Amino acid sequence: MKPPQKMGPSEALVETLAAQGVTHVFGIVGSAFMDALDIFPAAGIRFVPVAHEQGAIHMADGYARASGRHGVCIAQNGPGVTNFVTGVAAAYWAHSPVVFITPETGSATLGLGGFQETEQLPIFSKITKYQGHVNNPKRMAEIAARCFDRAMLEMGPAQLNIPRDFFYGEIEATITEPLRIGRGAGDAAALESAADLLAAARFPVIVAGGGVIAAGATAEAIALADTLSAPVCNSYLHNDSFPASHPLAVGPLGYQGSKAAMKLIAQADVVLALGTRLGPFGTLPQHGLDYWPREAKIIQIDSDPRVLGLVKAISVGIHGDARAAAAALLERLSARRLAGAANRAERLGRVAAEKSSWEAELGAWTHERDPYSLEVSAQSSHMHPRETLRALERALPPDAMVSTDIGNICSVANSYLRFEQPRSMFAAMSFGNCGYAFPVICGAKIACPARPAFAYVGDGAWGISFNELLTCARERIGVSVVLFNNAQWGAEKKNHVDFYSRRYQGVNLENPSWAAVARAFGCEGVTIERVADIAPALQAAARAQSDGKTTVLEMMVTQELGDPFRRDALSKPVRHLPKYRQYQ
Ligand SMILES: Cc1ncc(C[n+]2csc(CCOP(=O)(O)OP(=O)(O)O)c2C)c(N)n1
Ligand SMILES: [Mg+2]
Repeated sequence: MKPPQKMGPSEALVETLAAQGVTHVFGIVGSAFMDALDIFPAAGIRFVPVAHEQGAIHMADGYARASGRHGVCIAQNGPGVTNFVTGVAAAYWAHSPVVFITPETGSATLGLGGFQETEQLPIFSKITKYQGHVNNPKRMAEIAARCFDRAMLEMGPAQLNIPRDFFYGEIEATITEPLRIGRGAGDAAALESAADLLAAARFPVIVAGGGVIAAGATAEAIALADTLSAPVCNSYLHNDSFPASHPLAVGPLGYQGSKAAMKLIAQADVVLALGTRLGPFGTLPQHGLDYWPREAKIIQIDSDPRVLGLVKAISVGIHGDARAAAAALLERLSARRLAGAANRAERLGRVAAEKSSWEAELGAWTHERDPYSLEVSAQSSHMHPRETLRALERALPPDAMVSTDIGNICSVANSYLRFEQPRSMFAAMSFGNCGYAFPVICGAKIACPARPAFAYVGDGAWGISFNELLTCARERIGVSVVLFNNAQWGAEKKNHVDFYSRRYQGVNLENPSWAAVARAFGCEGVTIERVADIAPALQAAARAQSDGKTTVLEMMVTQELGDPFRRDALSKPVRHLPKYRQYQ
């Protein structure tokens, strides 16, 4: 270990960031951290100023998800820090290794109710993997480094909380090398049992989750699928966990997922859940199919032991790295006779048949057919959301990165998003906050400037997040926003339609021309009314990205609505008081 050196705590912090490979920090300036900010450029760190701290934490999340490296952000104590809350929760459920730095009220006045004071640790206690509090300036480098190490070790947000007076002074500090702990393949006996189950399987199916992406296990997942001739489903919102063009790729499970994936996993006798927590929302019945194979033996592999067997009953749980575990299984399978070899051709036939039947169904499914949707689209000259999504799918460049928001059309997009490489899809994950997609794609673009970057956003969610157009214009960040203008908070309106006899409240939106708004911000804005215009507009927007230009492609779509989000969680209203009786 290097001998300690004399430095200021700000220098210890910034040197630690540099040692951890940090090149970008997102945030809004604040007096609390000026002393550290001042030396960012000398350490090779670009400070990316944003419009709202929620944008900063989402950008850090997108940066981390696209690059596999830490995303970092910082904010003023008090209000700047509380603006992080939603983004931290979102990053927690996206398993994103972000480090958010939260300077706090000075230690000499803490508790007196001074300016911009709030307790900053309890707020984040349930949405972080680690909270480092610098309780003495001498410990700045040590605790800062631990935040970075823990964020990566546990794949989630770490908070670095620093009383603002602790940035100043003179300390002796050692800047340590990053600590990266390998997880390994997992328990040998569990791997043996898993290999036995897979070898005996007559209809094995793989679910490839976010862990495959995080661990860089694509090649091993392909090899396992090929060895077992097993179809591979993507776990919910991880459509980039397995290359879509592979013959065994059958598409995503979950809300608006692939019927082929659902019908095939329903037949499984053994499921290999590789790098997935099998989250409850992602395995709900869909398209009227209650597909989860309750009789099947489930092998679950995850780097977080707490999720093993948590949601679904399992036969074997393996606490390990998806890549190392997959490699260990492949080795064990090479020495075993595979029972599935007997019906291999028949299974491959079933996979191909289900895939082509789903593809044909999707091709013919140009619009929604429920009475509400037929009614609203009959009176509209706008584009159907599904035909819009299909045209976008065809026009997207092969190496595109796409973030998706929470909303009806963004969710239907799940059926139409296919990727060849990992780190391509950045959906708002289980936290499900509207306003996620746009700042996240900005962060992803900064991490991977050569890749074309698109955010799918509904017009309601756009109202929450469009302020970051300022950041795009000011910082020359070139992304493309596909904005679905249906003049409604559609996903919630669907509940009014299905459960509340169309008693609409707060769901209809009066929009400005969002294309004109984009132009007013110094970005490009294009209104699209015809499906034929989608591909050329998307391609022009993608080209503009290389000049650091952001484009808003405002898709004028009908108000029709796909299946609801939470059919599971709503029921018809029952009123007991006479006053409310008509609200049935
Ligand atoms: C921050 C936040 N507020 C509210 C919600 C509840 N919510 C879920 S979907 C949705 C509607 C989204 O509307 P829009 O973005 O216009 O997309 P559309 O459904 O119309 O396609 C709302 C309000 C949420 N998920 N997140
Ligand atoms: Mg909408």
